[in-house]
Amino acid sequence: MQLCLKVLRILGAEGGALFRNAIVRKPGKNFCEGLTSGRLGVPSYEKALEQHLSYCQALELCGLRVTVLEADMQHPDGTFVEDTAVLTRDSAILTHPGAKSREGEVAEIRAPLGRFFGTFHHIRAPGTLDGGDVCQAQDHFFIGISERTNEEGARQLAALLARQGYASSFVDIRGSKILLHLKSGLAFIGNKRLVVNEELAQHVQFGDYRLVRVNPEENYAANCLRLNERVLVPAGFPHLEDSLQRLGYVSLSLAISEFEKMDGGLSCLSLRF
Ligand code: CIR
Repeated sequence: MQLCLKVLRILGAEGGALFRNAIVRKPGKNFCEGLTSGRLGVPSYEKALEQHLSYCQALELCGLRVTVLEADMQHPDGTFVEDTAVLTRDSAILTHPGAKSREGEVAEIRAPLGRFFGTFHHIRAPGTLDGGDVCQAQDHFFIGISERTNEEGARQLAALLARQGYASSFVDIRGSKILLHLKSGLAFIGNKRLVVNEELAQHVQFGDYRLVRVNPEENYAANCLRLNERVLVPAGFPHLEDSLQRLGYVSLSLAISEFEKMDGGLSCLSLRF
């Protein structure tokens, strides 16, 4: 298992949400036919499978029960399940992904979510929304307006969330050259803290939070994942790990290079609730 667990001290009580479950989907053999900016080369399927297995083991180590779905050969990006739904205490909100080739992934996640959620809502055309653009910070949701999520999709989500008692605010990342989704540069790690890349650190919406800034050489690491007592961090980003450990977090680094080649990160490989 390619895990490197660095235990410092137990986190304070004011952590993030408690996660009990995760849904993941194995990558298919045609995984490398998904959408990608292609900057980092073609991923190896075998290595992706290994890394995916380690990812599942890491979620279990964090105390989550993991439902593993079989690969969806109709949708090469289907392993990035996070983009298909936004989950709240009371419901599953099925998205309408901004990329045409990914629209069909949503129908495939409905039944697995139905085992856990009784109430469903939908983002509808002309609204588009990818789950990767949605960052929950306790009762507040940051919603990214991106190349994938449009204003109409963001408005629909905000309205559904408001009915459930959540506040939300929009973060426009359309000008960014490095962010595919909002969470490519932002993570909530509990204790009123956000991990942010330099670009996002300038946004006024984050003024009430304590920011852990990721330096530009480690941009990719901003997509880290607080899961109960640990923070998962992509392997190879020592400065962020060091900052987190200094703040008292327990970090767990995980190799996900093959998913990075397809523009994915740690968060997009699971739905957590
Ligand atoms: C895509 O371009 O849609 C996929 N290849 C990667 C999606 C990554 N999703 C995420 O960060 N939430």
